[in-house]
Order: sequence, then structure tokens, then C-alpha cells
Amino acid sequence: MKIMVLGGDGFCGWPTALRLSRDGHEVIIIDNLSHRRIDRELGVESLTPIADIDARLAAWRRVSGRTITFHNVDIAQDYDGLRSVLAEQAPDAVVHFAEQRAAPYSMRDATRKRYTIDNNVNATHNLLVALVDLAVDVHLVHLGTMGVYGYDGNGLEIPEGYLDVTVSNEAGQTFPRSILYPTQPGSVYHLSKSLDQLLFQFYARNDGLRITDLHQGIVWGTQTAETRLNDALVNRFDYDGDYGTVLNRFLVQAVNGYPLTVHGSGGQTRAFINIQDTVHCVALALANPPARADRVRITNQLAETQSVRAVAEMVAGITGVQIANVDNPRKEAESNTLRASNRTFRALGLEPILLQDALLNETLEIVERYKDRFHPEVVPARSLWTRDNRPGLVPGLSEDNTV
Ligand code: NAD
Ligand code: USQ
Repeated sequence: MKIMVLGGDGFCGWPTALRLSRDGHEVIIIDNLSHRRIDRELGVESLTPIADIDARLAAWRRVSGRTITFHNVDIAQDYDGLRSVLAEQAPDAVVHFAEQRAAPYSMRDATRKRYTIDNNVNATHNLLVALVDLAVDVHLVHLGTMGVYGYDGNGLEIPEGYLDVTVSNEAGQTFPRSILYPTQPGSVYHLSKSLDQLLFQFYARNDGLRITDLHQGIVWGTQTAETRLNDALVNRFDYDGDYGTVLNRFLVQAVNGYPLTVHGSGGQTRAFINIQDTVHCVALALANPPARADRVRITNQLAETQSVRAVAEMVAGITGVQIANVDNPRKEAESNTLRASNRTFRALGLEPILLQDALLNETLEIVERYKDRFHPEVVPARSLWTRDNRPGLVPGLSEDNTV
């Protein structure tokens, strides 16, 4: 297939592009390199030294003999640019990763709230409009998030996107309905993904677009079979207070003797998936498109659920690092249960990598290798959900929170 990867310079998009190229697909990346720009804005850097996009693509050509092409287009702001690349390339499928994806960044201030909604909703809408405008039959695979459901199943297993309900009218007659699972986003970022869902529902119904929305959990790990092939192919690894996700942050903190910053009691339970399974699931989704005129196919993309406390204890158990219970900068439940179905991918053959598998050690090795690039001052989570929240500072660390 000819596959366009939007956001193909990012943490999930880059290894996905390589894997699809290695599988024999023709891959075209579109990215406006905004995550690299935001790194500069925040004064942070990936723990792993990521090569610039041209060097990355040249390394891939050398190592694999295959060519991935790149177009620098802001798909949220440059509709004509996006439309003309789509028209020229006529892809069979588009994988859409190109959104601002950090919940803390989206909650920083008015500017970042507005940027996140503008960027994410316009990116998705521009893409849908362009597909309709060009009248092309393309399978669109989008990366959504488990966070659109909220995290409290109340003991219920969160289904894959839809809830089968019965509604009744005044006369007591009952009618079955299948509705989008009620959305309960916990940040402006998660809200943007909830809005995406409605855009997909409309364009699938109105124009018969073939859409798969993957509600993914928190991704951990960094390398895949392809990114490991050469240093210039290394994947990015965020650990700062905005873009670093919990398990990867804990692994970096542990190797550098920085107490694990558990927000509050750590009873927050979340879904997790390793980056290698992210790549695998996207490949499975591409190989199994919905039919034209089907409703949006919503698939949960997770391996397991774990509480933040359990994750911290696992990392502390391996490394001996201390656990610190810090103020929670977020407005979120201190404790929740979470069960979510991953039946679709299991039925397609996914045997997910779990946290207790040896890969935690493999990630620790990469963190150890780039230890000299660790900057403790970027660790504390300082983006506050409300005026009543406090940053996640470890008590007893120096003013600038260095170890
Ligand atoms: P990332 O920030 O590393 O990658 C996103 C890429 O999209 C970046 O390279 C960025 O430059 C690009 N981009 C953003 N806006 C763009 C625009 N307007 N035009 C062109 N390019 C643009 O993030 P990631 O971790 O790779 O996440 C990718 C997708 O997966 C996101 O949509 C995210 O919501 C979803 N997701 C990520 C995780 C996770 O834990 N990382 C979990 C669940 C879902
Ligand atoms: N947390 C800590 N300590 C830390 C960092 C985080 O206790 O140092 C806690 C947070 O308070 C939260 C949980 O860990 O309760 C998860 O935080 P996170 O930053 O790992 O994940 P989140 O903000 O939910 O966002 C990430 C990705 C996002 C994706 C989402 C999937 O950045 O793109 O959509 O995971 S999900 O969480 O399933 O919605």
C-alpha cells in the first residue's frame, strides 16, 4: 500500500513509518516538526539524541535500501498544502498522529489551551474535508486516546467505542441504540480527541469515509526493531514535566537517582502499551479496514491497566530508587479502577508486551546509555489544571529541584 503518516517525525509516528516501510509499503511522512519547536519553547530535549528529519531519512535509506519521502506541512493551518500532497500522492491509507498530545502542555495557560484545540481539531477536520473534496477512497487510521472515556468504569469493562443502550419514550416503548461511549475528558488535550470523535462520526455517516479510531493507552519504551538498526534512527524519549509520560519518566528518574514523582496517592489507574505494540497494532488496523459506509471502527489499543503506585513500586523494586508522593498538579480522581476491552486486537493475534516482561530492563539500558543528557530541572510537572493545584515538587530537593 501507499501509506501517508501524518506526524511521522513523532514518538509513535517515526517507528510506525519505519515499520510500514520495512513491511514493503510506500511511506510518505507529513509533519510540521512542531514537537521539535515546542521542545525549544519549553527548553527541553529528548533524552535520546534525535537526528534531524533529513538525516533520519538518509539513514533509513542506507540501512534498509528503502525510501521514505517527507513533506513539511502544517496540516491544521495549511489546508491547500495538505490537499495538494494528498492529491499528488493518492495514498491508499493515511495514519493520523499529527496532534499536540501532551495533557499538561494543553493545560499550561490560555495560549496553550487555544493552540491545542485549534491545532488538533483543525488538523483532523482539514484532513476529513480534503478526503471528501478529493473524492478518494482512503482508509483513515487515527490515534485517539483511552482518556476520551474518562478512567472510571465503576467496575464495568469499557467497551470499544460504543455502548449498547435501551431508551424509552413517554408511552413506555423501548428502542435499542448503539451510542458513542459518553466522553469524559480530563484535560483540554483529551477534550480535543473527544471532539475528533464527533468529526469522524459525521464524515463516516455523511460521506461514507472509512475510518478507524484507535483509543490508545499510555505508551512506554522507546526502541523498536527498526529504530535500533542505527543510532541516527533512534526514537525520541520525552521525560520532562509536560511531554514525559509516567512510566518513561519513572525509568529516567530511577536511573538518575531522582525520587519517583507519584502524584498524590498514586491510586490513578491507567492503560499502558509498549511502543513496539503501538507499531504492531497500527499495522494490524491498516490490514483490516472497515467497509465503506460502516460506522467508525473504534478499537482500544492497550496491553494492560496498572495504577501509578503499582508502576512506581515495580520500577523501585528493580532499581532501588525512592518513591516520593508529591502534590498533584492535575485535577483527577485520586483513585480509580479501570478495565477496558482489547478484544479486537487480541482476536487479530496481538500478544501484548506487559510491564513485567524484560523490556523494562531494555528501556532502563537506553536510559543508562544517555544518562549524561538528563537534566533534573525539567522533571517537575508544573502545568496546573486549576488555581488550586500545586506543582509536583519533591520535598527536600533543592530550589531548582535538582538531585
Ligand atoms: P509526538 O508529539 O511525538 O508526535 C506528534 C507529531 O505530530 C509530532 O512530530 C508533531 O511535530 C506533529 N504535528 C503536530 N501537529 C501537527 C500539525 N498541525 N501538522 C503537522 N504535523 C503536526 O506525539 P506521539 O506521542 O507520537 O503521539 C502521536 C499520536 O498518538 C497523538 O495523536 C497522540 O494523541 C496519540 N497517543 C499518544 C500516546 C503516548 O503515550 N505517546 C498515547 C495515546 C495516544
Ligand atoms: N503521573 C504521576 N507522576 C508523574 C507523571 C504522571 O503520578 O510524574 C500520573 C498523572 O497524574 C496521571 C498518570 O500518571 O494520573 C498518567 O499521566 P501521563 O502523563 O503518563 O499520561 P496522560 O497525561 O494521560 O497522557 C498520555 C499521553 C497522551 C495519551 C494518554 C493516554 O501523553 O497523548 O493520550 O497518555 S491515556 O492516559 O490512556 O488517556
